[in-house]
Amino acid sequence: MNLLVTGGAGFIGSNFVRYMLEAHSDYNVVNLDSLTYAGNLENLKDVEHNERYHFVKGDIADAALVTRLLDEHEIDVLVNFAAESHVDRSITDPGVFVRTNVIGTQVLLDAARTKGISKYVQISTDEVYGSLGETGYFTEETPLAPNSPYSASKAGADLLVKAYHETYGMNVNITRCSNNYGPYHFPEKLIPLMITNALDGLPLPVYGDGLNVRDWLHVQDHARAIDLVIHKGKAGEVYNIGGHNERTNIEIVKLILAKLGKSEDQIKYVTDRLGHDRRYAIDPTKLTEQLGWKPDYTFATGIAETIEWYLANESWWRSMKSGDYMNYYSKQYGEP
Ligand code: NAD
Ligand code: TDX
Repeated sequence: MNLLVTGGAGFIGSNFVRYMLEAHSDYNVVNLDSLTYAGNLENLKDVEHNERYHFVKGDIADAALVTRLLDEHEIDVLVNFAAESHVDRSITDPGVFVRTNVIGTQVLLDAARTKGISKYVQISTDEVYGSLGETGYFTEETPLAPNSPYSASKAGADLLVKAYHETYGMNVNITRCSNNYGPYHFPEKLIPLMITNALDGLPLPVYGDGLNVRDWLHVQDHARAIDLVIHKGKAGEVYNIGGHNERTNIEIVKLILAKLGKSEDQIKYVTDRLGHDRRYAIDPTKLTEQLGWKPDYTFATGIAETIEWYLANESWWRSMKSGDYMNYYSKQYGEP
């Protein structure tokens, strides 16, 4: 099989590319990524010389480029990870989220339709469902009710994917996963930000009362689920992905501090995120029952391994936390 993975230099995409090259010894993977601040070729250093892997720097909204890649590499399946992915950045700069997440997706869909590839998989998020109260779960039937510019742009993309299935009969799937964690997670997101700030003796900025709930899944379990959807997903279907691992943010922060032997005095409650969704929780029954998926990682093992990874890969995250990142950091949190 020949795969086009977009956004493969980011956190989840890079873990997925590595996973697919290992899991399928006869698959070829083309990675199209424009290398925004979040894209980093260091994330795939270990596979760069693999003859079944090919990197192309470019924009998913470049129709001519995408069409040429589908042709040249005889692509069977396109998996779209490319996105602007950080909620806080979408609050200060929504335009680029619409451009990449909505228009970029439409360009990919059009190229895939014109070339008649076998399948298109859209990597979406549980955030398109909005926010839950204290009980209940998101199922695939939960109405879309996004609250942030980020999640609204992802919901817009999902609707386009569905429209291309209904209108043109394209073979598409949409996956909606809960919060991922694991190696190569960009240090603007909660878990890697807290690990690296704790190590540097910086304040750990907790939004609001710290009681917002996220449902965490190891990135490797996400990759396995997408592999199953590629091979077994029914045309036009949505699959939720999550491992029933709900935690409040403050629990996560305290756990990280305890594991690193650091004091809770480093915790700093800061002004809440605008429109901050209170709780996400995925019901993954469809994926487990129809496609036979279940997570391998427990959170205890996954978070311990992830903290070890950040301890062992300090040069990776130090280079990410420099330059432009520090401008972003000061605007978001004040001078460190
Ligand atoms: P990320 O920000 O780490 O990576 C995004 C990648 O896309 C980067 O490599 C970036 O360079 C690339 N990119 C951005 N704009 C592009 C463009 N116009 N053309 C080509 N490449 C472009 O994001 P992530 O956390 O790895 O998320 C990947 C996907 O998974 C996203 O679609 C996101 O919405 C979705 N998702 C993420 C999570 C999570 O917890 N991180 C959970 C569910 C779904
Ligand atoms: O400094 C912080 N302090 C804080 O309290 C940051 C960065 C976050 N938080 C809170 C906000 C959220 O309740 O932690 C929680 C997790 O925040 P993020 O890591 O920014 O993730 P979230 O907003 O939940 O979105 C993530 O999961 C779904 C990804 O970034 C999205 O791309 C994905 O779709």
